[in-house]
Amino acid sequence: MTGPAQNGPTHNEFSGHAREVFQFQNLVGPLNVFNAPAARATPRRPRFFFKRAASESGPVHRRIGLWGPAASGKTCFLTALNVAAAQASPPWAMAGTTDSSREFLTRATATMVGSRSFPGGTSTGTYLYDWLLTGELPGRRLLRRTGVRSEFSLTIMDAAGENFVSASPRSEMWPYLASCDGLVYFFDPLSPCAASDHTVLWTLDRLEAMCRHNPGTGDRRLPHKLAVCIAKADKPEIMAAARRHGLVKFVVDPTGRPLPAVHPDDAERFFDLLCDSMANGSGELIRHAIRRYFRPERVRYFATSSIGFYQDSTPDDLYNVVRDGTSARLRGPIRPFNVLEPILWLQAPK
Ligand SMILES: Nc1nc2c(ncn2[C@@H]2O[C@H](COP(=O)(O)OP(=O)(O)O)[C@@H](O)[C@H]2O)c(=O)[nH]1
Ligand SMILES: [Mg+2]
Repeated sequence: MTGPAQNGPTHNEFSGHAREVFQFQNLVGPLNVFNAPAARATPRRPRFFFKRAASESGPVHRRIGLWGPAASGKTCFLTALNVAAAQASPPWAMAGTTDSSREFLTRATATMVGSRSFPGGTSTGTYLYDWLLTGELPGRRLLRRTGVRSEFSLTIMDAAGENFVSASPRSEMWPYLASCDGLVYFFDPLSPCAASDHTVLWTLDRLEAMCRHNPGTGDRRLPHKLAVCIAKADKPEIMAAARRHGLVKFVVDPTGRPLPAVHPDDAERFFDLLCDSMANGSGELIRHAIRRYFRPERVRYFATSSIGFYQDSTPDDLYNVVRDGTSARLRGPIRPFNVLEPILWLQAPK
């Protein structure tokens, strides 16, 4: 076996399957591309993406890539997704469709829920997980109260943040990202990595070159949907910034406790304000890159937390993290917010 960097996506070491190299063509489902204007560029997909029949029946399949600098919260997001699904109202069921994806779910939940710890850093490489999600989407009609039963399968890619800086042009990460229906971008405005992240344009330019399909149309934007997640929104500094800008509303949790939240309609404005507050122009660069490479109607913003607030103290003591020597641990159970929502939005056809 050779390493993931050469051979493409493998399973996360966190699942205990570091040595298991996925057969890449088995992981990519039928080519369901979101509805989009006819002129839009379609990713130029590598030949092996076509090995599975496009007519294959079963639930709709989506490919999603997590993208962001090191330590921006990608793996925690993935780890919290199962809990977020189970805590949704009504709950979603999430099941691994391969042994190693199932094992990742079990271990991930055991880490953040059972041991109240954060998952370890992701090794260099590209890791794919296959899951089936079943649940209810809100009814669309005005007076319709019941939800709409929904089921979709998902392949999600996680990769070490360093990959976006140093992946070889021949890395399998690029064709996978180019073939994705949606991307989740992790924006952690407090991280030194985000403040010096000048690789956003480089990543997007590479993707754009792979997706370029309709030369001469003048539109050089990517076909992907993009969920921009303001990561770690539970942090007191982030909530304080939202409060300063008058963007905090209170929502009542299932136990009747009011908890602060940024309303989804305000998340883009909050992102803008956070970009403005970043030193050295990094925020401006990230904002420019998003506008340059994605169609505005295919971008949505979320203030996200994989761990949520600590709920067993006073309203001014909500931080769910404690320092344990040099490492950080969770203080109480996780209550992720805006973790399932970006995925549900990305899987929707428009
Ligand atoms: N407060 C808070 N910290 C988080 C959250 N998600 C991740 N972190 C912290 O950020 C670190 C890096 O997260 P990780 O998911 O491994 O980042 P990745 O490199 O992008 O995969 C974790 O070890 C946690 O300390 C979150 O939602 N809230
Ligand atoms: Mg990681």
